[in-house]
Amino acid sequence: MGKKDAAGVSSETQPLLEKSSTKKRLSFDLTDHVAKRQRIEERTDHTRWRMRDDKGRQSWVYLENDQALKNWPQSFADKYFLGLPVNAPDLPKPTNPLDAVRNGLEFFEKLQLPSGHWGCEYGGPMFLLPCIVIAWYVTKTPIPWYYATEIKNYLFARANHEDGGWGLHIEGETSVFGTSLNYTVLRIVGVDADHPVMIKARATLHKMGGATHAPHWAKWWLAVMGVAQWDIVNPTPPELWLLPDWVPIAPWRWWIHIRQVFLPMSYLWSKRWQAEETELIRSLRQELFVEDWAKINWASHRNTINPRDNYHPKTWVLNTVNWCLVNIWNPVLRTQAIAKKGEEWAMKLIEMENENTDHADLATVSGPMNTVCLYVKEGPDSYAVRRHRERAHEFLWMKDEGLLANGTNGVQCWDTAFAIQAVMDAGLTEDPRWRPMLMKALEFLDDQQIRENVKDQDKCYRQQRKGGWAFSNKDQGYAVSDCVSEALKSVIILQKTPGFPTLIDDRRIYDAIDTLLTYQNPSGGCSSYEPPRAGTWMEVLNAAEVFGNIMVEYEYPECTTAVVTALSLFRNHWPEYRTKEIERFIERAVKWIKTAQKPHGGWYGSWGICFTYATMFALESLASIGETYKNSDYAKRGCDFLISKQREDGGWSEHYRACETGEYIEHPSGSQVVMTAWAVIALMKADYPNLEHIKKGIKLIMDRQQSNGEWLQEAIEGVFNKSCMISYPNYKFTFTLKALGMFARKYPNETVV
Ligand code: LAN
Repeated sequence: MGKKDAAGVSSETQPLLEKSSTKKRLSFDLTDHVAKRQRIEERTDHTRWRMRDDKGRQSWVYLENDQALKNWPQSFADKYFLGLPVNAPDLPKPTNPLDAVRNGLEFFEKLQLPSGHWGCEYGGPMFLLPCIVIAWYVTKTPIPWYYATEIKNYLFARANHEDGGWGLHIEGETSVFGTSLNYTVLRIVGVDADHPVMIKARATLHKMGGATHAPHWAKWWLAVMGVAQWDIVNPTPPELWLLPDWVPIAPWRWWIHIRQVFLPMSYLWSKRWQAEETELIRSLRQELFVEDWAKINWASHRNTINPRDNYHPKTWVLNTVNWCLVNIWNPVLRTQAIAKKGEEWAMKLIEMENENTDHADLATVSGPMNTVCLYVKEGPDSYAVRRHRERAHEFLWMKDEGLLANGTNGVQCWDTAFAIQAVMDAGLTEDPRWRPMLMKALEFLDDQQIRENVKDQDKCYRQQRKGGWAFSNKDQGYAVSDCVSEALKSVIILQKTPGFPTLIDDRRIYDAIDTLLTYQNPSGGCSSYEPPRAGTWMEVLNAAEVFGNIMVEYEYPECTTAVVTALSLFRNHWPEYRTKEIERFIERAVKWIKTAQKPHGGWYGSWGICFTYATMFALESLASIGETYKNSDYAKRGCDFLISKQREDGGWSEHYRACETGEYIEHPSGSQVVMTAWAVIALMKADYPNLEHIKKGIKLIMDRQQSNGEWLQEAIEGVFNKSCMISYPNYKFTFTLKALGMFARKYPNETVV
């Protein structure tokens, strides 16, 4: 498959340096691809995998060549990610929390990547790998055998033990979404239909009604493949993009993720484009459906959906709109000229997104969809398609179980900011032992600060971003309110610590503040990428079925708190800059936090599970204006809520179902270190007076620490759109360290062991 360079590194993972010179190298015989079976093995040699960190761009490389293997030894971090023995030495058993922090840092330091950030897996959702692999298949992109092999291994490892299917996310119950798409992926990477894993998965899929019962996004992908017919897909007309800006439902007002997904969806839906028919496609038509494929009444299944996939049933408003689009707009009113104009403007927006992100694109759904659009528009060998193919590698992650897709092209800036703060909370930033690590982290954040707004910002409906930081890296370049805040706090903390240089000057700090100040909503709260551009009533048009709260931005305690604490820290050092605005911002933001408190005293978390996560942020916000347990009813109720959930062993343990249901639910597997850390941080922020509760939590965190300083992975930590969980593996380091460090500083004379 992939051609190799002298170092034995496959061409698929080589950077495309020039637009034209690589054309030849990356082209391949299309007929060959369709005719040949994908090569697949039982497993790859895990000692041959390497993580390439190219200034914060991560990609996994498989070294087939023995010479290359010698030239590029496997690092500690590579081995750790791959689950290979790392032989980290046993450390002296800590007798107090600060020693536990030191041991933890000893281990965590070794995971820092050359550019200064901490990489990690960012998996969890089970619909992301299919987006990449199906896009590869329909664009005839060769899949290296070692990818195919490890994708198979990952999906085999993640199949539900009982029914053999796949869910919306790794801990979720089997759904048609997960099963129909991951089954398709396995077939694409070369697994036979009569393999026992496939037989079991297929039986489960059929029991759930087959692919006609899939949600909208799965139907869309299957239609693109030509495995389903377009009539089964609810309409996504690109002409919606032509609506004037003042129209209340115009797509520019939608949440960035849904509008970036709708964009390529609308383009291909309008073209009713389908991949070239292959033997595999013909076979999948027989495998994925219960009915005889030739006789399926596709249009009648537009709204068919298995109840397991129907987390957010379509409203009657949306069903009516869809009916009108299908029966009146499309057949009668939609002229070719309108369709063409819609497609052209959608493509223009896709091109702008490509330019703004160097073809990395916002995330793992829109990126692969855009790849297919560009393949259709520009052709298989165009620069845009080749660059997309190359950047897809940055969304993949290799681990002991196999190869998976990350939710974004990494968690670089986010985790780096928390790592720095953990050291700061322990009061160790001046300790020369950690200076090289912190210096590298600071240099990384310096390099990753976004220096300019995007070109034609208003035309492509983007938000101001200059001076901000993205969640992953500057290539992706989407500033997020809390990512900007956490990174800014870390930079300020380090730059104000004796011995650290000022890499980011005042002007650049002001740029970050100017951008942060744009994030406040009239309510006082802050959202993620942009202030909301429409009301939550837009949720009536939520067509995705599998997610909630997806149509517009909401205010989040997490984001709001991060901005509040960043602004507070900033004004301590720069009291003169935009003083009044900052003061007012903080006042209004904290007021909003109070309104978001639930009657039971906790706050609902949108990005971490769930009440434990958001309550930590909310109590931090309150503490930042001096409201704590003893003087604030809000803080007191927040603490009482957390205390009421503490378990016998001193830990906390919230189940992801809490995000779906809005009720606190315990995780059956018992206390979790990450949640315990969130809860004790919250209690410490709020000055909770009964230290025994906090000490019990701290003790649990210390007891779970391994003799080499690490903590082991437990249940999933993160969430998005209420229903989909996502892993934050570095939280088991950053938040545990933060909790222990805070305790050590706040209660220096207390003992826990
Ligand atoms: C993320 C990851 C980071 C997360 C935080 C910074 C933690 C949060 O505080 C704000 C929102 C943000 C930036 C966020 C938004 C939604 C993302 C991008 C994700 C959860 C990672 C994956 C997810 C994305 C939507 C996945 C693709 C799926 C779709 C429904 C389009």
